[in-house]
Amino acid sequence: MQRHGEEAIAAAGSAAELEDVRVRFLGKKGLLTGILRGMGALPPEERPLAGQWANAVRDRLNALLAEREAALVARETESRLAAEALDVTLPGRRPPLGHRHPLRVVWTEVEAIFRGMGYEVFEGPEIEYDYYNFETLNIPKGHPARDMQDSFYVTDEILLRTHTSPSQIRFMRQRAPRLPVRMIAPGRVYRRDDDATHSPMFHQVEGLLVDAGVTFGDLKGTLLSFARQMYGEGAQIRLRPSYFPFTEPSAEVDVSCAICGGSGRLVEAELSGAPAGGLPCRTCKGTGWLEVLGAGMVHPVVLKNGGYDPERVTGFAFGMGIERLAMLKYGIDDLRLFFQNDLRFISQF
Ligand code: 2U9
Repeated sequence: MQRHGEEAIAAAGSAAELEDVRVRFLGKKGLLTGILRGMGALPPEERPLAGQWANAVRDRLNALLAEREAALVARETESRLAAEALDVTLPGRRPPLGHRHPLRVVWTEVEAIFRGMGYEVFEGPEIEYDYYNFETLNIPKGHPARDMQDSFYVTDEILLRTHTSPSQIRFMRQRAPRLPVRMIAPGRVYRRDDDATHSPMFHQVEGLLVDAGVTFGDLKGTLLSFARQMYGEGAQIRLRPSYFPFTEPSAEVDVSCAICGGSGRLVEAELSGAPAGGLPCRTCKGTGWLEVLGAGMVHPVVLKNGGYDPERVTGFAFGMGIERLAMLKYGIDDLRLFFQNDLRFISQF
């Protein structure tokens, strides 16, 4: 009996198994209890000896149970501590941190420069009436830009705006006849184009200033100031004659290349054995100039459509593509990369 109990206690592998052993031997219906109950059947002279024996067995088993329980608890605590161990000296795991998209970085930069020159920022709708997108901007019926092949039409009268200029007409109509109008319209625009330098959706910032006595000289000064804030104090601009239906006269505006300093040559290439005089700059293709802006004096018809009297006020306007600014800033040669959301590309900026 005692030997069976001792063996069962030694074999118990957990607190639960040990409790089973205690119940089996010492519980109310246990073996030892059964023996004690059966003692009434013994002759009276044998009972004290049997009682002593039963008590000794009970005490012995209780002692062993307590000892085994302490050992099991210690073992279980130890293995739990080992499993739950924390190395507080390990460096923390840094959560991956996102950042702004390169196009948003450039967008915000352009906005900040013009806010600094007193311009308001206005964003109109991306789904626009043909009337605001073309008609008011002096783009007549039959103009190639109005061709179904060049624009995304929703109905005959409604399309995805092809430039942010309709927002500027909307702004003028809200503001007229108050002066000055000094605003930029950044946002998404849509054209049926898709290759390495054209995306069906791209971003523009267009600017507009209307007041009494505004001149082409004001336009040049404003764009030179913008170019120097954007590309550095050494930046120069040059204007080439151009044509837009909504400005007259109109110009393409080039900014001196910030990569080669306007020289068209990359002279540091000489250090690695390149020909004397360096290699042609890839960014400006050796010309020293980057085409980044279109601009001009607001056409009298457009001023009138905006609610202003072209006999009393004049204005200038300009436009630029944000993708193009970002490509030149970061030296990117394929604009589709901006829209593929490949983290290997997008996390570099
Ligand atoms: C109003 C009147 C005139 C906005 C202008 C340009 C010249 C221009 C292009 C640059 C590259 C668009 O992103 S691009 O393809 N824009 O060259 N935009 S003048 O003229 C306006 C706008 C609004 C009421």
